[in-house]
Amino acid sequence: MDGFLDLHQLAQHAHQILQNNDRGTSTKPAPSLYPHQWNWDSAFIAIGLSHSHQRRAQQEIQSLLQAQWSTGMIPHIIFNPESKEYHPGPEYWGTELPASPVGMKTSGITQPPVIALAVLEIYKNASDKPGALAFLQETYPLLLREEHFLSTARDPHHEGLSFICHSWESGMDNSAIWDGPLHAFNTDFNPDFKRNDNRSIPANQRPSDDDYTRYSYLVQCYALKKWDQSEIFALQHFAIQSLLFNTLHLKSRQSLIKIAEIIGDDAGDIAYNIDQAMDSFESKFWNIDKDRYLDYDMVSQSSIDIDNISQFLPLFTGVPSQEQADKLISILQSASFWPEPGFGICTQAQNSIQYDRECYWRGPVWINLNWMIIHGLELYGRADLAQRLAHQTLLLVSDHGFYEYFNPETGAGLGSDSFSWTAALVLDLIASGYK
Ligand code: 9WN
Repeated sequence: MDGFLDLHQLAQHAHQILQNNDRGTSTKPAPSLYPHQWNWDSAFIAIGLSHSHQRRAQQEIQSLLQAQWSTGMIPHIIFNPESKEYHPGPEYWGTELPASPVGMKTSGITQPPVIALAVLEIYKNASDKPGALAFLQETYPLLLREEHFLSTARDPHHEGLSFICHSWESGMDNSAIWDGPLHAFNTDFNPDFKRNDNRSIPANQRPSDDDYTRYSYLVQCYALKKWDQSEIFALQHFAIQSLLFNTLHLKSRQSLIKIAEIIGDDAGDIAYNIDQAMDSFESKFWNIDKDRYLDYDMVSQSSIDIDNISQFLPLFTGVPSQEQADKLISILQSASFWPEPGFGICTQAQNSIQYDRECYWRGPVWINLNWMIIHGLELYGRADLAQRLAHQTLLLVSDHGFYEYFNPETGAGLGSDSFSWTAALVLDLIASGYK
């Protein structure tokens, strides 16, 4: 898809959205659907802000890190006490525990780790370098604590991979990847929940009530275990080594190594963890029969064979060999994933039975995943494809609005309008020279 782009106007609009969603030291992902602070949203937002608002980008990260648990976990939601609309609210989580931060309410799970990458981007793009260096020194020990959490509590078999205990931790909440695992356990009590999301957004674009029963059931089971990580794993309800989560975890470790170099630290075990992760990407995630990466279910002890966007995401880390990358890039360019007229990459293969062009993470195009793939293509010498995908991404937003996700066939915006990470990553693409 080719077309005219006014980058200046697009950037101005993006800044306006981030300003409208700004709550002072953190940014709401969307004006009313998501009224709190979310973990990976804020990291993407900080990357977008880092080019022009360094101090504000730093605050976005600092407000996330203030909510870090003593276990090292950084929660997926930090609740805004003024907002009561979102389900599940703070009362649902049972997180008033010695390990949770004092004076604020948070969820009990985490989200894909993007913060270390955001911290490094803030440093790279900083106009005030001494200020950015002090920011690295301040945040690095806290990032190491998160790394410790992920590489111990979430890596019980020492594989260099981290598992997620809830599909909300994946960031791709209702992806078809979780269908099997979410239906493999019985919900032996009926959790009550009061959703608002499917009243403000058409219900067919959101997860189903059955999904919400399972999401809520897991939360309540874990709350009964007081969020003790080994007990959560012992339940064996949901424990997945997700490709998306581990791609970002690996990227986070790579970022930590670079931060350590800048501030003169030896980076502890991180290089070892990276080596282990790279081995596991090859031995556990790469499926020789399918010739592609697959997520892994630690409960059923088997790979999850779903034809999904996740298989391309390891490109973002530089881990695939050139031969593997060539295979992935050829599937990426197929009509099932990158259909004409070209709005970006489908989250679910169009020729698979799970594909739904309007339902959330089951088909629609998301800007953060396009963004990861653009960077991955650059790493493997495909600047031509990276530029094409970046152009289509910018044009999609310019023509259809700053939506949360998009219909891959028509480009129509779906979910919430004025979505913060869409705005932030558009700013980052423009600042990185894409047009
Ligand atoms: C649950 C905030 C978050 C994103 C997730 C996205 C969605 C929440 C929801 O919104 O999840 O965490 O209520 O659906 O799936 O990736 O971080 O934008």
